[in-house]
Amino acid sequence: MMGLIMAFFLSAALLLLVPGILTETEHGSNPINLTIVNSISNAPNETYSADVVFRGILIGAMRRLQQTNSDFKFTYTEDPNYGPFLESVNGVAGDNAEHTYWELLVQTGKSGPVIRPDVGIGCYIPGPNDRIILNFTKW
Ligand code: B12
Repeated sequence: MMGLIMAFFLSAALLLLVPGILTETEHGSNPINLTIVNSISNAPNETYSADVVFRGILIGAMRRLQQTNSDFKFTYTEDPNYGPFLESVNGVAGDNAEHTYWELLVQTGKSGPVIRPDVGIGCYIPGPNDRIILNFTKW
């Protein structure tokens, strides 16, 4: 009888655990790197690590990083059609008159090619091990 009760509790515990294990990647977070490059002043690059939730958008990881790391700051403006436009990073702001802006580039995976996403920080969904490159440059 005792054995039966034990078996019941053990299987109940397993039933509770298994879905948690199976969906780990769906609920867990992916590590990404964020590298700040200034192609105009040639200031040294800065790299931060951040976490993005499963299928989460880049700006979410940037907001979390900003809350936890006082060295990283960014501002954005809200475009009525395309959403958040990255305006400044660590006090360096794009300027229409000077034709400067923060370009979003991504090195995909561990050592994949560098791509220029066709969406901004509010739409881009980083993949695991992406290196996000925020590049201050001219248009
Ligand atoms: C010119 C242009 C730019 C210029 C704008 C400079 C300026 N002040 O004129 C610059 C080079 C800065 C730029 C940057 C980017 N752009 Co752009 N850009 C365009 C383009 C070719 C024309 C926009 C325009 O002048 N419209 C006419 C004016 C009168 O309308 P407007 O509403 O005032 O236009 C403003 C917005 O379009 C805004 N804007 C431009 N690009 C982007 C991108 C995002 C994400 C946001 C929120 C706003 C925004 O800047 C314009 C001037 O203020 C469009 C494509 C097209 N043919 O429409 C792409 C377009 C809008 N850009 C796009 C993208 C993806 C980007 C980048 C994210 C690219 C990157 N990987 O870095 C970056 C933005 C990064 C950031 N800092 O957040 C996409 C947006 C798609 C989407 N759903 O997100 C488009 C549609 C091109 C595409 N790939 O299909 N862009």
